Amino acid sequence: MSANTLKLILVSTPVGFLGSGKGGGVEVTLMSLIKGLLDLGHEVTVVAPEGSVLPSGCSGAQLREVAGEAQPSWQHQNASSPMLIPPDGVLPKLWKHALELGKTADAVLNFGYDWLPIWLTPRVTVELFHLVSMGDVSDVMKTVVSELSETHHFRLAFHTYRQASDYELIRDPVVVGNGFDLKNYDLQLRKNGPLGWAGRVAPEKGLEDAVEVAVALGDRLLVWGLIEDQDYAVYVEQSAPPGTIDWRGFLPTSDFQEQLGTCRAFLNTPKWNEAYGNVVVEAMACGVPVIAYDRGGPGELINSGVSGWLVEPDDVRAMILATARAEEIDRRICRSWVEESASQEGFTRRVLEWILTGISQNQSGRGN
Ligand code: HBI
Repeated sequence: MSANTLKLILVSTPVGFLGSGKGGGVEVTLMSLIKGLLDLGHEVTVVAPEGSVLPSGCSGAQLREVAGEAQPSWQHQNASSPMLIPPDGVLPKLWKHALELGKTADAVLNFGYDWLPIWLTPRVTVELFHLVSMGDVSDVMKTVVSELSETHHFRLAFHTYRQASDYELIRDPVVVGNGFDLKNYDLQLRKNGPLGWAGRVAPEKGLEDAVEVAVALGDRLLVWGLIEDQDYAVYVEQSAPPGTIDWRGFLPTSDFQEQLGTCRAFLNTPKWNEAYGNVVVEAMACGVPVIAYDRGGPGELINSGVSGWLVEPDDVRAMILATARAEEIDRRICRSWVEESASQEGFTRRVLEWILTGISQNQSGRGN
């Protein structure tokens, strides 16, 4: 490690190549951090599944593509599912590369939500750090995170305190939030647009509740996102009068934010403990007040009555009443919160603080 530049290895999620969208929020987080680190002059190498591409703003990073079978997503398994390694699995191959590259780097940062890299951490000299990207969805993950907290607590970081509270940690969690390149989001101030909703179209995201709100208020609902569960999408479409839902698909950020910014309110209806809530922050970055269930990450990002409204989880009636009050929110306050708390620069600074603390802990021999 030279005076103030670090050589860092960033390891992506094994569920799909970067750019496939399969990594969901992890892709946004990883791209934002790569750019933030490069802007500060650090040396970045990304280890990711074959087929991965880095956006133009990240061309200063080295990319190491690794071939292998994608890792099954924890989202499609249940809490008691075993840790699976498919034949020719990309996960062990990613970590064979990462440990080799890590020998001549200052640290290795893991963005995947998997058992292997966390289990390896106390057993290798390379310094591995993990940004845990989901709430507690798996027993084997919950256990291995708790075990690492006991011996190397500072190697773990989380997006929100709500998310971290799913895990048994020996001391307060390191919480780094998330970060967005705000040059990509334009503040829009009009107040009489439609309602909006965005996310993977799947049951754990609760789209049907947002549709119920739109029907009750006689509003159109613009819906952006990958239709992950076709049957669920058909069920939701049929639950409302034709024309209520305006399906917009999964768009590039520039188109998504331009349409998103026209909404008078954005509805967030998670049925599970979202670790952070990227789409909530993207809406606020465009000046759109968010009406959200007070559940998981989004409940920590919104100051109810000031930058949006929080309602009792699954209480559709309360969401209808709050959505009718969206105009009371000053859209500029939504934007200024994002600038203060979720910018790419701020996120990068918090991640560097975490890594440098972890490295210094290791040098002083104190794992915790
Ligand atoms: N499942 N096994 C596994 N590994 C991941 O890295 C992973 C996942 N499911 C979802 C996911 N990552 C990301 O989409 C979320 O962490 C955001």
